[in-house]
Amino acid sequence: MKQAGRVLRRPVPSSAFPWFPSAFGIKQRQIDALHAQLVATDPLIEKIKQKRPVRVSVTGGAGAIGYSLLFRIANGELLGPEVPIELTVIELPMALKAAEGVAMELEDCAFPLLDKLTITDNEEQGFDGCEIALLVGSKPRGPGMERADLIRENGKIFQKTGQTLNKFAEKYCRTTVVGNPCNTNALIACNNAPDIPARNFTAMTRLDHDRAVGFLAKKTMLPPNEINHLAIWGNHSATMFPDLTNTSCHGTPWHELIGEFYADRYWRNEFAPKIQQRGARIIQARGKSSAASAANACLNHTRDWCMGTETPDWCSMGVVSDGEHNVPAGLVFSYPVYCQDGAYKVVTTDDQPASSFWWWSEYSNYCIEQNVQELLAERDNVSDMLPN
Ligand code: NAX
Repeated sequence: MKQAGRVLRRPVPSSAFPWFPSAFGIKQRQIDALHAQLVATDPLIEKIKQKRPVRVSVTGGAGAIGYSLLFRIANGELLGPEVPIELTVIELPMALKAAEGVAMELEDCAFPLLDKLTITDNEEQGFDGCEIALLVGSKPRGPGMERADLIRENGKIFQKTGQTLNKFAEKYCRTTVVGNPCNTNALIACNNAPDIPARNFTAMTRLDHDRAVGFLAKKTMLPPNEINHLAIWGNHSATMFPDLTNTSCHGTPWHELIGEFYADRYWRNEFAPKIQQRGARIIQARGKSSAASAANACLNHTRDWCMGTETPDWCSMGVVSDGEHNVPAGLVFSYPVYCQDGAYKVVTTDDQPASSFWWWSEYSNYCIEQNVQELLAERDNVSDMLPN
């Protein structure tokens, strides 16, 4: 059925909306408006809007992050309280028993949105028809292990996962990589899945973003949702660059609240190092790495990607660079991005609202370049795992 230049794929009978008055064509206009909301060009977004079950696969579900993540997904915190979830947990054979225990607990919660729950150690089965893949499972860094060795060890996992996603997942599947080193792991998975668009692979730097927002909120004594336009650039590592250039607190440039003379020193000598070292400090204090906050960041990242960022803010995501801001194309690099209807757009100087400002200082250029160099070195280290 064609109407006003657009194709209505699923005609909705007027009787489906009996609550609209039918006088003067109002009812038909309301139905059309509702219909336009329900029909999206992206199959995943269309499913979400129509509140049909979405298949979510999570690797490493028996791990620490998985234990926080799975319950919140099943509770509707990923796609909203009306979208049913078909959840698949993929684990290593040796952790399958623990995953089954988690599954029992999930059943005991009787989540109304949890349509189906599968536990498997078979990636092919686990990613079959997958629409959202959350790749958490990976090896932790062992004693005496160099970061370069870890990259190669985990690279093999993400190489296989990329190939399996390519064969078995939906072509519109959105993949969020959490397992570290997440930027390079996302690059490897993406490169091994040539039939899935590169835009559908992202790496999670949202934990760094949320940490930075939390820090500034505490410093300015404002609620976190009053902190806007903060950005994380680069790699999810100690080099990552927390950028306050455009940040506003309750609509006021952040440096006006902190104090003009002190602001720059605070940013470079206190704020940035604290965010960069936060993960290590949590390990020191807890004896384990961040888990609940990482699961929360994974939900925030994937939810914003699928459902849109809250205006007027943006969020930070590791995405495949198209050469934006002079970052070499093809690197998975964290940028500030706007999300809408399941797609993201890297923020550029053209996107700035008229009232905002944007400048690149020597400091920010240096920090971004450091990240580029680090990611290029990581890419060289795994070049044999990048066939495409
Ligand atoms: P855990 O060691 O608690 O859990 C990892 C789980 O993954 C284990 O149950 C293991 O059996 C499973 N696993 C390993 N290889 C697998 C594979 N090939 N397929 C399926 N499952 C597999 O680690 P956890 O604390 O949950 O952290 C998971 C990953 O997140 C780590 O790589 C960690 O470094 C990373 N993180 C990433 C963050 C980020 O901001 N991007 C922050 C938190 C965290 O450090």
